Amino acid sequence: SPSGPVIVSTWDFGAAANAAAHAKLVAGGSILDAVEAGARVPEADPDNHSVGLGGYPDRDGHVTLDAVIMDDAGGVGAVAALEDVVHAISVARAVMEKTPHTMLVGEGATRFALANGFPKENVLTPATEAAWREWLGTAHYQPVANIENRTPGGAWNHDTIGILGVDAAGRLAGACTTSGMAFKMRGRVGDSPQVGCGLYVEAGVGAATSSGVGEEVIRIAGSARIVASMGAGMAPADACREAVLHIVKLRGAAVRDEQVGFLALGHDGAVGAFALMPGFTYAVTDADGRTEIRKSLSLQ
Ligand code: SD4
Repeated sequence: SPSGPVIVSTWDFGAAANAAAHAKLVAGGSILDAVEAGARVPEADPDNHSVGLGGYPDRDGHVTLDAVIMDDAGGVGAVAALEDVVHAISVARAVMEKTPHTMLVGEGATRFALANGFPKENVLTPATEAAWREWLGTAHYQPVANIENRTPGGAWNHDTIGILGVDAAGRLAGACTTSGMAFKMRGRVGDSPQVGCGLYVEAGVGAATSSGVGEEVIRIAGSARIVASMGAGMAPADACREAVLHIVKLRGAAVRDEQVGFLALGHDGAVGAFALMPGFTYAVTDADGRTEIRKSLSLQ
């Protein structure tokens, strides 16, 4: 076990999420409570265009959210293609705790959320609606990941949050929440809500999460692969690198312009990451609540 809790999350905006997660632990919450509290921060932020409120819609103009939460004792809950509810991660937790299932999708997920008291909200904002209308002007209706992962302005659209935590007793939990790839096909589900792809947690070993072009992560069950590598003795960064190399081996030139970033946390508090392209960052918060933004190593 680490000497105190360690919280890590994808991208530099993860700093605010980690702070909320750390505060939850200090207030006596569990590591599961902590990662949920962290994931709710970007979900509520209208300026983060890949998560929750203010996430970019699909190509038909609907914001559809994907999320998963997982503890290290077999607890799993997920939602995919959830609409009209902001806090997908908390709906995922309700799936875990209040149903016999592990994942609800689409209309069933929304109905379940509303029946459990989650407020119905318009998740599309004026800014994301305008971006979608602009995108429609030149829309290429081809499901090619490496043109979808740039926003109309040309910036990378990778703000999914994956957040992993280990407490002082070595208990692990993780959460991952996203609005998915901007202007995706209606009904498309990415890696984020799928156990073993966007998130995996295993007691006594560690946890892993991903961000980037979900299709590439799904092909290799990326997070499960990384945790299995860690279980076999690899350090977190080496396990993330091995997964990236495996994507490249499978996909070659097809992933030349794509980003995939993996982040992993050992049960002992060791942290590592690796990405296909430069630019992947992550936030690491130590037992004292100090947060550092680190740059991931990458293949290119
Ligand atoms: C997805 N992996 O839906 C997500 C997208 C992402 O930052 O990471 N965006 O494929």
